[in-house]
Amino acid sequence: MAEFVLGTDVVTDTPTVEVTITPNAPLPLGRQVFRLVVTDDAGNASRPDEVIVIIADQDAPTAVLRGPRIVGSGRSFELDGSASFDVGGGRVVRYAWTYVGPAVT
Ligand SMILES: [Ca+2]
Repeated sequence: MAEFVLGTDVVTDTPTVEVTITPNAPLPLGRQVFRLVVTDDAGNASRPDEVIVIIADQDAPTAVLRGPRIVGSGRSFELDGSASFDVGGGRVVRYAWTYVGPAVT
């Protein structure tokens, strides 16, 4: 486990490392580059190799719909989805509203 700081080396004597991410300090969304330089027991350092990891928002947002409890017949009214929210670094950008029909109960 290691918390990576941009531009700062993390040195291990193990061939793998966990990039530890905390929810309050996520990596930015998009293509993020990581670099490895290995050193042998004689002190010779390799040329760097790099990998690109795509950090993506893979968490669905939550819809929160509010409306008036009672509306007079023939009156217009407003539905409010502004309390909807997203996690995973994204934001809500589209609202699809549907009139489903009479409530069953
Ligand atoms: Ca999301």
